[in-house]
Amino acid sequence: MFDTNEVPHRRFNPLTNEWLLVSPHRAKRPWQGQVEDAPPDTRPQYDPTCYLCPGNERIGGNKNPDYKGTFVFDNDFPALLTDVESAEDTRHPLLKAHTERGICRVICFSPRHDWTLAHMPVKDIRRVVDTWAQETTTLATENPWLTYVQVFENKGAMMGASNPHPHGQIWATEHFSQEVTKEDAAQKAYFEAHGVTLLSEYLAEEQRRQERIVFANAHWTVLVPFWAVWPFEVLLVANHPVQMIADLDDAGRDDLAEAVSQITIRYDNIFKTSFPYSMGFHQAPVNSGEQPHWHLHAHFYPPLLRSATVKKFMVGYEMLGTPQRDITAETAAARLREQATERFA
Ligand code: H2U
Ligand code: ZN
Repeated sequence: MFDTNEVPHRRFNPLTNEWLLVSPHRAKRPWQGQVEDAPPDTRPQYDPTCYLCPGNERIGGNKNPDYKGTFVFDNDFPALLTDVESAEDTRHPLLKAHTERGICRVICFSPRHDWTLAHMPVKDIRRVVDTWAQETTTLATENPWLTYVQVFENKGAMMGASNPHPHGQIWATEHFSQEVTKEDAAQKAYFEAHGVTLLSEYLAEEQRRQERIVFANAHWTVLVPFWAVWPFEVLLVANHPVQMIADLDDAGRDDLAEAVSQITIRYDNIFKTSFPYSMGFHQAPVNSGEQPHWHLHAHFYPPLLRSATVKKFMVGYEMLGTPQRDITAETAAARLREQATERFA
């Protein structure tokens, strides 16, 4: 045993089988870089120039309907295409390539241009949860060649989001992504060895310790994982092993909506800003048979570290060596736990 609040150490991420470096003693060092004020968020409820607002024309020429809840459309600039014939380049083992097929969609969370998930009433977020579930099921059923449906959101200009209108994306693919490949292998190995999911065992231990739990309700727990890399990274874990968002019953979906609301509100409250992040769900693969080792969860990866504008850079040692963090997961969890449950202003 050693003092994890003082001594530099490595932590292990059992979901990906990767290590990270924790340098808790550095959290006390003075910051001499620039600190800017967050730009004021003064968006109108409806923006006639926004390509996601109801009734507006998108860049490709299609017109959005006058939607009232969520609205889903095929990405006009998809990263993946459906009509690609399967082929591989095997001329040299060091120059491997394989074609990839997929479907990209955009989900508008709300017609309100000035909102984010943190502003939305829980009952409206519940409609987003239903849309995530429905889209996953429909895409998988209509396209038996898909093996994975990745639901995600890039929020904020800092994360490269192209538009502040509340929206997320879906990329459904013929093959597993890198992260899914790692998590699939780790969860499968754990389930085969122990007969329970990796995340149910992990969650039980976090429930005993409490120190990294931010929020919990009957069906979901929001926690800063022991192996978090980003300063305020969190994991949303279903309290019971469920594989797909669509497998959640009414109460499980309501509780997921509340968990999403709670974490996004607390994020905004930390630096009194619209907190940027990338988030996404890891559900079980589709069209791939029984997947009892998969345990539904969501990751939130926010870059902010010290203020509304000072972000953590994943550079230098992180790129050449191992990801590293200064404030510990436990400190970050305490910060998030103490935030108000209503959004500031
Ligand atoms: P991001 O903000 O996370 O980049 O998502 C916006 C997506 O919306 C992006 O992938 C698409 C972009 O291709 N898009 C359209 O499909 N139609 C448009 O008119 C503009 C942007
Ligand atoms: Zn808009």
